[in-house]
Amino acid sequence: MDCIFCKIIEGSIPSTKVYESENVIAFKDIQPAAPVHILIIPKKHIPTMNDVTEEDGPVIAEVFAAAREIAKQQGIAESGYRLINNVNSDGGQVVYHLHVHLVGGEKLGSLVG
Ligand code: IU
Repeated sequence: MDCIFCKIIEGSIPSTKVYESENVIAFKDIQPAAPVHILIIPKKHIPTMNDVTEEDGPVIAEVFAAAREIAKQQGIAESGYRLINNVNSDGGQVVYHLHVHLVGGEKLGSLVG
């Protein structure tokens, strides 16, 4: 499979991992957009949010549970953070393996809200 995140999961491409469970891993983004910028991904290769099925429900829940835990671990749970999922080209998706960006560690500019 020619997927860079699958290679990170299998360990053939190095990453700075901050979390790993049976179904989910999280690692530091190589081009951080904020002081804390971590990517949380299911180990299952799901290309985009559009490809998530009913049966993926539990692993998506695990991705969000991992985000909560990592935000605490990074010391930004109380100050606040943002979770972002880019979908396809207008959404700015570059890597086609589902991932949630956890960004924080500073006051973030607002796109919505
Ligand atoms: P996007 O949502 O698909 O646009 O985000 C992809 C992210 O993956 C982006 O922030 C990259 O900096 C990041 N990334 C990475 O951390 N390690 C890599 O080897 C590659 C991309 I390629």
